[in-house]
Amino acid sequence: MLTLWIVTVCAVIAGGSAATEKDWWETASFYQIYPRSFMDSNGDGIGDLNGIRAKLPYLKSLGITATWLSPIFLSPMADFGYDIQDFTAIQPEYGTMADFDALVAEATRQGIKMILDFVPNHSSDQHEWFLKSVDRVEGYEDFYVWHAGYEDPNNSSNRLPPSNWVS
Ligand SMILES: *[C@@H]1O[C@H](CO)[C@@H](O)[C@H](O)[C@H]1NC(C)=O
Ligand SMILES: *[C@@H]1O[C@H](CO)[C@@H](O)[C@H](O)[C@H]1NC(C)=O
Ligand SMILES: [Ca+2]
Repeated sequence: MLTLWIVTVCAVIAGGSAATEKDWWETASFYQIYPRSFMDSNGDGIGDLNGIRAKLPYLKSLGITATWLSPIFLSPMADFGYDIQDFTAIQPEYGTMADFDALVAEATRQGIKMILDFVPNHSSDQHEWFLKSVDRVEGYEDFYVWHAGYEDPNNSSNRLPPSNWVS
């Protein structure tokens, strides 16, 4: 036990001395933006990319050097954007790809880095891959983890979900 502890401490010290320069994200001041409620630019009551762009000078004045956007990708919004239908498209109520390009260009000009919340561990049930996988289209069968479900002990014609996940 003691030997293991010493080895661990040595590894940490060695790792620390190897890293001389810090990466930008180790010293950046981050501001997480939840796009839906941050700033609405067109009066439809939903925050959007142009709204975020309009607030960049304000963020800069606070000393913010990086932002992290909660998901802005195309989504049926069953889980407020964490259920992604297309990882390469912008949710229309947030704007267009051109709005996104303009946002990144302006942030870059102001010296603010931008990080997108990428959620690769699951997708919307409307994602093309999910639709193909659930239909067992060749090549997509194992894109998701499938389970036939458990037999309901109280009703043999019913199947119960294989896990207690709620979304
Ligand atoms: C998947 O990612 C989301 C978003 O980061 C996270 O909240 C959730 O706990 C993750 N789920 C699993 C099963 O790993
Ligand atoms: C089966 O029925 C029993 C008795 O009503 C109940 O306690 C149990 O939760 C039921 N099981 C399931 C999986 O619904
Ligand atoms: Ca709006």
